Amino acid sequence: MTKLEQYTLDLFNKPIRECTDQELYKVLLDLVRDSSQDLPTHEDKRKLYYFSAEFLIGKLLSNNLLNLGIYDEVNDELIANGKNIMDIEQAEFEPSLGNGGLGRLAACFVDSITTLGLNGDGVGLNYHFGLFKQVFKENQQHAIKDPWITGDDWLIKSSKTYDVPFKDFTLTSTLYDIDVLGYNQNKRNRLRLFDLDSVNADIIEDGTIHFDKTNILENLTLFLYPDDSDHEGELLRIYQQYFMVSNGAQLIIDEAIEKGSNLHDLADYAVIQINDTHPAFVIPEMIRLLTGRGIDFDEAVEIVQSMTAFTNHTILAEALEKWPINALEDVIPEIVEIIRQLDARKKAEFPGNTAVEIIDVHGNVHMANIAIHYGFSVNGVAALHSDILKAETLKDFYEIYPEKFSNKTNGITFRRWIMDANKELADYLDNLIGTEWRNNENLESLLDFQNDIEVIEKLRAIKFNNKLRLKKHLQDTMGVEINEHSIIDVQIKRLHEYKRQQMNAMYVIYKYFDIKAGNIPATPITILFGGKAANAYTIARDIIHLILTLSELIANDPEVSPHLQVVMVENYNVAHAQYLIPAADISEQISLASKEASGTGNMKFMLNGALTLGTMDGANVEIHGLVGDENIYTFGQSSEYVINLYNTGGYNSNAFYQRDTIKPIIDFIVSDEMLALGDSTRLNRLYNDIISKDWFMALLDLEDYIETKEKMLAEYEDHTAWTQKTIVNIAKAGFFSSDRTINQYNEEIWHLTPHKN
Ligand code: F55
Repeated sequence: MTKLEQYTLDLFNKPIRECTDQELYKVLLDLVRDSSQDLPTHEDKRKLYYFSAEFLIGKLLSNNLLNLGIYDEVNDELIANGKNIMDIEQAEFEPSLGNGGLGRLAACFVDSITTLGLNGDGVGLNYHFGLFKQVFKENQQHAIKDPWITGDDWLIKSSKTYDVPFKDFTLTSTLYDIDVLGYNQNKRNRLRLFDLDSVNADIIEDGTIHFDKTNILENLTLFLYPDDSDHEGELLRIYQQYFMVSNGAQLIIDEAIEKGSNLHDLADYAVIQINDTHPAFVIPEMIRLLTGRGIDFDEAVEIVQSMTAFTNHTILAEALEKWPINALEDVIPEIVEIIRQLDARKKAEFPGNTAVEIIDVHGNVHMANIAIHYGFSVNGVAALHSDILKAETLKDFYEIYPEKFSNKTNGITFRRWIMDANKELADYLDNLIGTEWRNNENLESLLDFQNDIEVIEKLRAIKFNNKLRLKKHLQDTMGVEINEHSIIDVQIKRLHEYKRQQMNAMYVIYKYFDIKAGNIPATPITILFGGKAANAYTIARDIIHLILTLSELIANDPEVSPHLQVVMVENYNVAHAQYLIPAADISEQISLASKEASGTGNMKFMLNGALTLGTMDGANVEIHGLVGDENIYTFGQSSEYVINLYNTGGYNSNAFYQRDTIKPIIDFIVSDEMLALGDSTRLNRLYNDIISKDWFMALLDLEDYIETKEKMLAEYEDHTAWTQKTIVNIAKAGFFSSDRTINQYNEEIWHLTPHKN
């Protein structure tokens, strides 16, 4: 009897073929969990702790089967019994433990850390509802809860608990682990997700989200980053952050002592990577814990300094966290005391240099500044981003500590983003160039086939099959029908003005006019959007409304709808991405230059044979460098130009609006046709914002964007030339493997010894 048969019998007392998909999901969950637990964890002295408020891991069943090396075997057995793993996986809920790129990066990183045989755990929080679930009603986004913890998930309750002291009470944590498996790797790591037993997930009866943000005991880990636009929300977030880092720091000390540390040598046992500022309280907390264990303050500072490294993910001022010191006093006064001392030292060292102050004149605590002064490493996430940090955003720090700064260009795990998401392409690559590409070698040898007609045809066939797969997926999940023969143009990412989904919507209006004027596209175009807007981010929600209203308007127009379709995917998440990316022809990476730190979707699309339509921003710059001008479509003003425009205040959106090429497009947002379908308040607000402010300069690049997209669509018609470009993109994507990124982190920052099987 096979293992799968045995598990099925044990659990449901019947053969595989008589089980429902739901039942088989449970069987496979048990089987994979047991197989994972059979793998040992690392025992080396030195260990990485990747602290992150987010780990957007996606569904784990297929991924873990792949990493265990039993995917094909299990899949064959299921097929032989009339079952399909894709259907079974529908029963799995996706943990929504992240907002976007930052959280997904952390998930790719723990995969690579494990695959490379490094001893490293992720440390975070177990949010019961994670990020909200997005539903569309009347062309608007609504946020409802997303209860992903069902009992049939990957969480394993551990026996570890810690006390976390807040001002008015002490909370005792519960630790849940999720095993992290590596590809062909026989040691596992873990995600260590802290939680509170007292959290009450039942207080929300209806779907909508409103809860008492002051009831910490019941609410601490309910949601990921609850709206912090009001004071109560802000406090809750401080509670969350401190809870996360205090638990994590206690875990580190625990594990180090177990391995023989006397704490004076703690930095030999542990290195902490702080993922953005959210875990930066770990620095004062570790100092508190060490001084509490008899180490004097100066030495504690030194120890912590030599074991903490910080990654910055943004130059947007509003995302560089700062907390009012009064709010901190209400929650963690002991930590405030330490922060004051840390601040005083630096004020004495750099008198008058207000740009590097931890506590500013308004009494705000700058979290990044703690991490930069009191860590040994600062890195940006793409070459351009790291350069801008040094030259602009963190200039004053760079002058003080040039040796701390480095770049670590982001990456993506090939396990999820091609082996799992695009099995047909992965298998074909195996046939063509051998399997070494799976270990980041040799993908470039695909270039040898650039002129091979058979290869070109096969790659086109794979893309078509992925379009069919997407079509079925959208039918099943949204009841929407797309045209598998159309060119698929995709923009999927969080909604933000700087990412400029509004500019893509303006293109839609342009194309709508053009088709109305009788210019029928050679190939029908499907423009897909996906992404959530923070519920308090009004303009971002207005942009969603614009897209959904346009989508409806076009769908209702028989003149236009055969040639142009606009779909916004509801509740965009990792699972949707795994269908969308392999089907895409055009990858929209159209942020205002200088604003997107890196982007990682751009890398996923490239690897799956889509061509980038992008600005010279973030990692697009590096994609451009790798594939060359002929294999990417870039447009728009440069980051230098944009930075200068901001510095001089020289941008005037209204001057652009007045152009004959632009005005009709923008005016259409508030046309009678649109107002008949849409909400007047939202559309007018957006219209007024664009013509009078347009802070992220969509109108600056609009003409160039339209022209470049038109050129792209025209060139798509030469299918051979197009596919040859996609070959270059796939072949050059090896650089963006997160295994490469993690190797760099390890060699330059963490210094762990890789374990070989
Ligand atoms: C979440 C919470 C706060 Cl308070 C601030 C930011 C975020 C967040 O989700 N940031 C984020 O996703 N940043 C992105 O990180 C990616 C990984 O480095 C980058 O590729 C991307 O450019 C950046 O915007």
